[in-house]
Amino acid sequence: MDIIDLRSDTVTQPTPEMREVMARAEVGDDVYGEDPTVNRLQELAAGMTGQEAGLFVASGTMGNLAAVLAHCGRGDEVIVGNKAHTFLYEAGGVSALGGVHSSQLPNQPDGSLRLEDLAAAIRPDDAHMPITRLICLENTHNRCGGTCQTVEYTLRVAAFTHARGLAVHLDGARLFNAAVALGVAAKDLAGAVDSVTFCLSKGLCAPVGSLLCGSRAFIHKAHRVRKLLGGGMRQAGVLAAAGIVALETMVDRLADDHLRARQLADGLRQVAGLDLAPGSPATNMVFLRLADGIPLSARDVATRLKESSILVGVTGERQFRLVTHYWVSDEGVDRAVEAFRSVLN
Ligand code: TLP
Repeated sequence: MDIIDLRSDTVTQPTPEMREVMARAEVGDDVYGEDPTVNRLQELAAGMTGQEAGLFVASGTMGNLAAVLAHCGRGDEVIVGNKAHTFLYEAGGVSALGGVHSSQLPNQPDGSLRLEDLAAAIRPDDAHMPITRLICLENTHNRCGGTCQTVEYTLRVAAFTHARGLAVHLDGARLFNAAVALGVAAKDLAGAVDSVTFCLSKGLCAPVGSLLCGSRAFIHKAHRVRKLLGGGMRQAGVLAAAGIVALETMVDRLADDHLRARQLADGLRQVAGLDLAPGSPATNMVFLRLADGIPLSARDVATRLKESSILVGVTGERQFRLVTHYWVSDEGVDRAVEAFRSVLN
């Protein structure tokens, strides 16, 4: 039986068109800036995010890390949400490799940070304290339910931050999911921040890579940081070619994933023993938990679902995350709902 892999959209495989363009890609040495396909991808990404320049990096984690290291020096402080991917799931890279201190503010249930909290967290000019340099936002917000941060919110935080002489980095790993769900252009969500990372290798289906975009001066700096991190790639046009297909053909169809996430949520809501997170799904992620009284752990349920070739993400003792993507069809959604029903009833 075909496996329905709902653990993440990172599991997406490249499409046949991607494999074809990868085989034919024109390449050069990208460390010298001579790979025409990488250069084309970087320009495309910059244009789509409303930034001046782009840098192809190996992963979202590398893009975020390079951004923080380009914005901050050792001992400087970055403000992050306490549910931010940069804080929870990036191996503490900003501290381990950059000596950057992080301050965590509570993410509100919709993934936002409150301006009052930001105002209170920004350090005064005091020799006892680290210097606050940067605020990180995330859109869509993964741990807060795949929620979208609006254009108005982003502009408000950017204006607030810039007025205090600080920079804003946006972890937009799923920026295009947010743009499609909100019905706005990605550049409206990312044009006002100082840097943005987005991923090609999630819902957009490319096999590898993310883009870090910002001003020309910022990307010049980030280019050096990427080298420092060992991320200078050579004939990376083979990968970038898939990324171009991702940006040119895979963005609008993210709406299908959002629709399937809603169908999945509607189906699972009818299964006794499951409670859906309020408001779920906002985009392509469905968050749910086992109802009180179910004598199984999420891990037990996931193991039994696997016997029916359904893979789900376990995000807590009794919680799951299910992510829809290009390789999950309507039939896959129905099979997942039925599998939950048969495990729990
Ligand atoms: N997220 C992965 C896991 O690491 C949790 C997933 O399955 O969702 N920012 C955000 C908001 C992300 O969700 C992720 C990946 C990243 C950055 C990192 O991207 P990669 O995996 O390319 O380093």
